[in-house]
Amino acid sequence: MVHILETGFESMETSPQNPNGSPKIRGYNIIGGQLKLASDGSTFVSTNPAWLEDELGEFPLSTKEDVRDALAAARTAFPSWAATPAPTRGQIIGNMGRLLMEHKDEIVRLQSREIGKTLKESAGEVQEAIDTCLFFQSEGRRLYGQTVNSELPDKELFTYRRPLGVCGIINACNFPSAVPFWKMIPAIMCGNTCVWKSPQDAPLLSFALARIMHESGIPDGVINLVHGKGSGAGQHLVDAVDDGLVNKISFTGSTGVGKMIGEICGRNLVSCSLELGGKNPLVIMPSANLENAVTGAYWAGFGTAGQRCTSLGNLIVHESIYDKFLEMYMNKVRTTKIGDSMRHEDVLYGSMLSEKYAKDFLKGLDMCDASGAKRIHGEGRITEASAPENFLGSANEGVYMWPHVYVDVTEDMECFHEEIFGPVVTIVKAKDFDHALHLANASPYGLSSAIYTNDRLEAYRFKTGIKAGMTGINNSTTGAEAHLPFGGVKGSGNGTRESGIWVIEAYSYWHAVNDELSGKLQLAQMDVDEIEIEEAEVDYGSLA
Ligand code: UN1
Repeated sequence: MVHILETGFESMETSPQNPNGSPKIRGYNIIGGQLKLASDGSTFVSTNPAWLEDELGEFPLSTKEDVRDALAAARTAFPSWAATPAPTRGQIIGNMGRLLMEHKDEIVRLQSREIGKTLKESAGEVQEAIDTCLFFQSEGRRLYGQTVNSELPDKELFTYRRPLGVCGIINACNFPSAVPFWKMIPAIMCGNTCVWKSPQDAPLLSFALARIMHESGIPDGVINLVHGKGSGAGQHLVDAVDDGLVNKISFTGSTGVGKMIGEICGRNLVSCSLELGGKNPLVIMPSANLENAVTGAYWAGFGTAGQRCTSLGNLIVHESIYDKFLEMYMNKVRTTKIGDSMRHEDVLYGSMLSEKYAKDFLKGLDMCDASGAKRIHGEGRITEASAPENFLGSANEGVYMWPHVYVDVTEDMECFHEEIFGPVVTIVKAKDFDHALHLANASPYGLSSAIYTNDRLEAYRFKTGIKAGMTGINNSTTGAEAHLPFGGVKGSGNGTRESGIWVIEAYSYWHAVNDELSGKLQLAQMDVDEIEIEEAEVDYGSLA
């Protein structure tokens, strides 16, 4: 058995057979600090979606037994980690943040290579992971409970935050460094231990991040990593809830899978955090600064190739500025620079996250077409024969998509209601503010939302009338900061939040303690001194 820290990535290299000379890594699960292959030896390969010949590595396709071993390691590590003073846990988290800063450039490049996100966006995301570490480093020195006054003399009341136990962590590959840190950093700060199922399209990045976590001084078994695909390891982790092996599931992904996890957790009374899909609306009103509105709606729709859960879905434009806005918007969309940011500068977006995301996205376009919406820009997958004017590079090397715009979208269409993960915006015309607000609330989701207006009352009415977890005023739908509560309502989640102090509720429970010092049994409610009202003979009427 080899400990994760006894070996560098260099020694795991199999052959530098990739077109860019990058090594192909032999990746492992990390269970109780040890490097492990799948119990049945099976593996899968991680590929660069921007350059499909570039294979990043081979990873274990974890079996049920592997997942159970990881859960056992997390269970074994739990008591002593929970008993470690919270400020010490915070210090280790601070070390993670400093190590991430030190290796930021390499991590950023690795992330861009594995999921095709631009270097600029990967740098922003890794910064979000660093910010999370720095925030929770000092939270380890707080993790406050309360002292509460008793209704009885010589008795003290206290509240404490207690850890839940073993947490199963499942994240998507679109934010493969920030989101697992959003989950695991507060989880371990509260004293929990974790089994992390890496996203199937970002196993190497996850492996590197888990290594950094171990270098920071975290004890073996506190963070365990298992790789896997589709309904394999992730499903085994969720199924273990039925066997009482998991105390918390934290999941970011589709609404369908989230509901399934919620059902399993619900029947076992196990807490779950669910961050699910969104069909995020952005409203543009006549008083808006149109330049800013165009920039915000463009970034929200096409940044990250539209693959954020906060990406723009329905762009709702007031009819009086519709034509002008659309002209300005399309001028921008038509000049979009697309390509592999590791080889071309200043691209807005790169490849899709993987072939699987590309396939699902094309199905989403079919749904828009079948809905009767009018496609005014975009031709699906970028190929040698069909590429937008500012596509850089060779189309067949990776999985790239055109930016797409649909107009004449109405509330009765399926594409108005369904999330489509990728570079597409569906534009809806609104008659007035009330209609715009109605449209913004009409999808089954409630994650992010935004309005461009310079009318303060309109902004206020939007803020109070929208049903969403997050709202931007004169801003895009994306770009939440690491210390504000992140999450949604309706089909976007179960009300739990990530980030900031609010996430602590998701990874701890309140423990109320009373300490009876009087030397006798005092009964709450019953032995409490009753103070009588002393009524004086005052005629209050005469004072009026
Ligand atoms: C996600 O897409 O799952 O607010 C997370 C944002 C990012 C996080 C997105 N900070 O867009």
